[in-house]
Amino acid sequence: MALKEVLKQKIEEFRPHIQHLIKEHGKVVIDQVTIDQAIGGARDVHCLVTDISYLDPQEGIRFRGKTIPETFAALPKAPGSKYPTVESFWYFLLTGDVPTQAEVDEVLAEWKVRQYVPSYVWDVIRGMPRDSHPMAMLSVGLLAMQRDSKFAHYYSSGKFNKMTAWEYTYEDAFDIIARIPIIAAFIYNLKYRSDFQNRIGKLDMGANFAEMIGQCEEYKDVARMYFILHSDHESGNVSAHTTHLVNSALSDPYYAYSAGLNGLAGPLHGLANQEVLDWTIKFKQKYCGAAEPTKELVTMALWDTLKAGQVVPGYGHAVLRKTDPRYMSQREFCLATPGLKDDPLFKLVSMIFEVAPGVLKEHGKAKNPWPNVDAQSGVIQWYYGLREWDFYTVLFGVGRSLGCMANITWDRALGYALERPKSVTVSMLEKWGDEGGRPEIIAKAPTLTNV
Ligand code: CMX
Repeated sequence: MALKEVLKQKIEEFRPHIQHLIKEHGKVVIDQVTIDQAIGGARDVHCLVTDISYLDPQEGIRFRGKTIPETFAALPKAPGSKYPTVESFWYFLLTGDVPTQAEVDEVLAEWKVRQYVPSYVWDVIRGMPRDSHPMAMLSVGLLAMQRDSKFAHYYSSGKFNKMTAWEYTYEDAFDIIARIPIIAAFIYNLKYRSDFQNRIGKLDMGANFAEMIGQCEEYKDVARMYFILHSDHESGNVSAHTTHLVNSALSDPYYAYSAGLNGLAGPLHGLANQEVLDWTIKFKQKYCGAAEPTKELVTMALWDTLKAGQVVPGYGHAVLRKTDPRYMSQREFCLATPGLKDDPLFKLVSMIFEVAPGVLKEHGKAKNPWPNVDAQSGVIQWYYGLREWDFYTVLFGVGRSLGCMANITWDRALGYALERPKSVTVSMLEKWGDEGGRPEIIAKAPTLTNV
């Protein structure tokens, strides 16, 4: 059965769960909010719903219930590769089912049809100053295609129906994930090379991307692994949450993911992969000169960064409390790749991994002293010759499109509401602080006082 039909069946089966929850358990309390959470970025407030992935602080990410190794093991592989195709992963993220090879082939064929990028997008990006950040180019390139949104056309047709709106979101979502690697490759070539060709051959997305940016055979697996690992990290992170929030206003997927990309471009989020490379290269220049890096020099550089009031990029996480399994997965790739495992930059990144958690623990601020996905990803790109590190977040953005697009397809399918939390003023907080809580809450639920 075609992907959209499978999805339709799943959605119809799943909708009663939401109706039942609202009707039977709508008023059941699942969380409470303290003053430091309200001021501190809503950490750990349980108020978002997604079934695409779940992030456990200790275990790390599960995509549709599967850990990263389980996901890689379960999905059909690209021809001659140990890694699954991104196409098979897209099917899995959307439906929760492991596709057969025939189903993957169907997705791949559809992907090819959808990957045509209108030529005005190239004009828009070419019209930007060449030193614009590649993330700005990606966001603008995507937004330029908004006129193609099937959801927006459907909405303005006057026939809009909440029950079928997801079908148009799905159409846009699939178009976006097929087109975004092509735009990313165009940007790469425009900024750093000069021979862009939009290849619509038979190759899967990862392999096609590798060819479009002039990469070697081995890089095809790097691209597959990278896009899958960066796809989704439940829905509270800035890029996923922004996409969900903007889409909740029924802004179409082009508006929504362009906004999500703008959030990903922040140094506390996706830009950290560029910052890691920047930090590491500057460390070598400033602290080592011609000498080999040592643990003592790394320790000194980490303390200098912290004493200057800066964060150590690639370390810490808002939810995770252990080494990010996405870090480990990339590390295992490095260790299993002859050449890469002996690469000086990989050895230095490994040395930072040995030293930084101890320094961060001693510093005593970061709740999680362990590395996140961004601490390891740049070194792989660097090894394969992709040394323009301001491009690394674009790669993250290509991968993240899979999760964000799967999420908003389901958001519309399940009719999730316009997101609109309530704000308060500082003087209200001061008053409630003195009184031991907000009076209405204390009155309604005495068990929630003094939390
Ligand atoms: N280096 C130095 N200080 C750090 C730190 C780090 N790597 N991680 C956290 N801290 C500090 C915070 O800045 C905060 O300090 P203040 O109290 O002065 O504000 C304190 O420790 C407590 O922060 P936390 O609760 O542990 O972490 P948050 O949830 O506030 O922030 C994150 C999470 C990722 C933004 C933070 O760990 C960080 O800035 N890391 C470095 C940037 C990075 O790698 N970002 C990528 C994350 C993954 C991704 O989204 O791609």
